[in-house]
Amino acid sequence: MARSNDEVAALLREYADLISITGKDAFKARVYEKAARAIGGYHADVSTLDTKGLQQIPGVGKSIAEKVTEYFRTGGVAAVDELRARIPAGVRQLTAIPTLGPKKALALYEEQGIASVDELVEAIRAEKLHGLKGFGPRTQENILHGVELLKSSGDRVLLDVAMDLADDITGALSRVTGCDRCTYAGSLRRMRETIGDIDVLVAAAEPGPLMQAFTELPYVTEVIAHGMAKTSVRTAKGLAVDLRVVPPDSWGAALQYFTGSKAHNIRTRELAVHQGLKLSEYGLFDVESGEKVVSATEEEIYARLGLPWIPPTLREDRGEIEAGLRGELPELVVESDLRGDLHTHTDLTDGLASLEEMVRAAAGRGYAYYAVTDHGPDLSMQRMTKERILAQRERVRELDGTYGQGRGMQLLHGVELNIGPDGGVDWPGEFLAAFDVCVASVHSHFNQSRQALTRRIVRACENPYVHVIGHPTTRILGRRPPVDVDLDEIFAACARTGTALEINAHPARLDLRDEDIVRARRHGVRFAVDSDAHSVPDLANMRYGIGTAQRGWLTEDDVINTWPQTRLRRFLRKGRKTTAATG
Ligand code: DGT
Ligand code: CA
Ligand code: CA
Ligand code: ZN
Repeated sequence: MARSNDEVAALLREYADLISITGKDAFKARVYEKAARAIGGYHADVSTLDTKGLQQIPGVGKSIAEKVTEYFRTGGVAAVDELRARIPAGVRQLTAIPTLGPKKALALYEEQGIASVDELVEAIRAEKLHGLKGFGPRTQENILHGVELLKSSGDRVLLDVAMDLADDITGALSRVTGCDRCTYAGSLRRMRETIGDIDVLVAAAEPGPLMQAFTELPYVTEVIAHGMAKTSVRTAKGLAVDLRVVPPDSWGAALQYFTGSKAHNIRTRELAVHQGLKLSEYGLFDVESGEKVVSATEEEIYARLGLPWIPPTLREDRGEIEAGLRGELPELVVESDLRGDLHTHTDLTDGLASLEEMVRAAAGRGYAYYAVTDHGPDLSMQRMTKERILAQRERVRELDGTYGQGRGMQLLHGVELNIGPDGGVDWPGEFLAAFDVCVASVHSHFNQSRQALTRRIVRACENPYVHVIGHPTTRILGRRPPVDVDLDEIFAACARTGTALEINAHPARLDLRDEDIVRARRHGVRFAVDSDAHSVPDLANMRYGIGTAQRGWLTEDDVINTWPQTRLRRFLRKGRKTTAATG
């Protein structure tokens, strides 16, 4: 269904980028960006709408609607093709170099025919830019440095890498005398799946000592900019960190501003303007009198704009403003709602810790139940057999209830099955029936046709003994793309068969991802937020899974491992007729 929405969104986004490279009309670029987001998140398939219907989508005017219908009629959009022809892909790549804006990139192309990062480096080395206006020796040096950074830092880092560093930095700065408050903002606070740079915010009357302490942190390798309002550094891992110090009285305004996203902030600023107010990182001001209205807390700022406080994980301009204005923001699932983990491993297969170690650590997290789900035999390097997993079951039954408070943590004995190329799994139904929980995942044959892959996962859902589809798209961030499947067909199959989709909390997976969660939920799918822990520290990855679930707008009710055990057990029966069949 929403495939065509994604296609159109990508096309409009590309058009916005192209417009901004020509440097002509920044406003127009922003209009297209906004329309791209609105169409990407729209509930109906845009290929079925006429220009009138399309204009019902927020941010889509007549001209954009006509481009969309043109796209479905002819397979292309003339205006986009025209800009594409003028600006090669390599030039778009140039704009990714820090310090090189769209204007300069275009000048390099038009005046020197330079159309890639490598050609640019080559031209500078061969002194071909000599005398070119706007490209003095200093600028050329900056460009070379920028290219180096671009190549070395490989763009964005995983959520846990940034989170660990941010926890460390905020911990250190909180101990500096004069630090009133300290936290991280930006994409990290919004729990995006990857992080460009870390934005740390401090409230203090005197910025000097904090800026000083910041630049002296042991892992800082380069100070990029040093000032009293903002200091930027680069750390050993290549990750950049911005520190901003604001007066305690501006805390709320600054936190709201630097949390972003940029798209969300554009909307909040618009709301302010409509009420004769101006919103900035310093506060919310009355335009006429210039007087400050509020600035101390985020709650006050949102309230004055007519909104409830919006959780950072929703601040992407994906409908949260509209929902807030209507008073219909979801009550998001939080980490303390979790009662258990339904996908974990031990050293019986590829885990690092023993069953006892994992169970003890899980009990320490306060869980009411905990599932052990080692790999089935079809993942052949794991050497699993029926005998070995039955022996594990006995040890699980012995340990059941020995750890944890009160009545003790209940253990579920499970397995992670492999979804084979034709959708079959490792063991037959009569053997699977005796497991408390079965996760089934794709671990091989990633390159089958879209149709075959879709059919394969749908068949796994139709298996009455499969409760959860593990890491549904199999992506690994920065290493392996998601499998090409018809997600809507899979979502429909999950809803129909009562199969949950996993939100795998491992920071390199975060699979299902946020936008697909939103879509799956519309189909009526339930979710399991699982650590897929292969070691004791992995159990704590749940925070990233919950962040992703929140970004997918999920509530406690949507997530089966927040449910009390009786309700969960009912779900795990999956429409099977009691235990008669299990013998
Ligand atoms: P990242 O670092 O790429 O993962 O993403 P963010 O969202 O952390 O972006 P960043 O670090 O450039 O800026 C942090 C926040 O500060 C951003 O979410 C919104 C706000 N901000 C920064 N620059 C601008 C700007 O030029 N305009 C607006 N409206 N907001 C900005
Ligand atoms: Ca950032
Ligand atoms: Ca930043
Ligand atoms: Zn696993």
